[in-house]
Amino acid sequence: MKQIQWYPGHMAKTKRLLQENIGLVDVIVELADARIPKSSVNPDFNRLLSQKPRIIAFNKSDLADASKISLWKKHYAHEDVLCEFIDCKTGRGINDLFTLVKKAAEPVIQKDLSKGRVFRPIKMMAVGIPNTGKSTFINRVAKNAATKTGNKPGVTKGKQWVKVNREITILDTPGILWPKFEDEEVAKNLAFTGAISDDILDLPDIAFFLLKRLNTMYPDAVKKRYGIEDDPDEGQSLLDLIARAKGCLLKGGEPDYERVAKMVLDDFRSSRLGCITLEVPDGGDFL
Ligand SMILES: Nc1nc2c(ncn2[C@@H]2O[C@H](COP(=O)(O)OP(=O)(O)OP(=O)(O)O)[C@@H](O)[C@H]2O)c(=O)[nH]1
Ligand SMILES: [Mg+2]
Repeated sequence: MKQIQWYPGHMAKTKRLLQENIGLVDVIVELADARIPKSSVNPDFNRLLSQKPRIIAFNKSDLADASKISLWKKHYAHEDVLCEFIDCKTGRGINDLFTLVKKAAEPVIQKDLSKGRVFRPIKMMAVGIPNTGKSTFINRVAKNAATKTGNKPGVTKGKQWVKVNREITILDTPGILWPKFEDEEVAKNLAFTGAISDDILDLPDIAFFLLKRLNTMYPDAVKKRYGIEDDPDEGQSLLDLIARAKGCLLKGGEPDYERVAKMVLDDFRSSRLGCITLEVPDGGDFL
């Protein structure tokens, strides 16, 4: 597989934007992805955003596997990581997330009040890797908000303050990855879920690896979806079988790998292959 490297100029700009604004906010909420609860947490934030309390909101739980979410909840509780699993489709978990936000901001707000300052809303910064639903989250919680959202990474280009209510104001920021993926499995996970732009990826390659992973972790999901009973013969892949089963073929009868890859990725990303989480805590990752 081609090595995925992804750190365009606008991400360096976003890094500066986060650094410039951290002094202005009380709490940071990192929006991550419940389908990849390890790979979607930006390791750079430990250093970059260490001055303020940080809470991780694992979004898109509606697309994730509930039994694996339970494992991750236990894991992060054990590690004392402040986090909540949420989804912006139904709003599940969002109230609990705001309870954590208020608790984290309480000491600063109280200190201000004790100095005789007038009451002010908590200022929260939404950060995270691209496409995790930062802007969707803001639109969901703020009635009059209209931040731009989209089904691809890199939609938000600059910062935007949004008032939620008299208690909370949120700063929307563009998605940011880190300069180098140390672990190729992390890069693949980010490609599967759409955090890295499809435009720079070899999609048949990505779909091939996704199917390989799914075949180990969720063996029935793929075969059931595409009506496949047999395993691939030697020299074939599941992608070939799916292309044939779904008629994704070129004129000569060869598989149309681009088309079938797009279909598989799209099916995974919109949970037509089921509710899936691709990582489990400690040791059992990438089974
Ligand atoms: N199923 C599901 N989809 C979601 C959820 N939250 C966001 N989305 C979808 O995810 C896609 C990305 O949402 P955005 O809000 O644009 O993501 P973002 O983090 O602001 O992305 P950038 O600004 O590009 O970094 C959109 O297609 C949303 O509809 C969720 O909880 N569940
Ligand atoms: Mg956005």
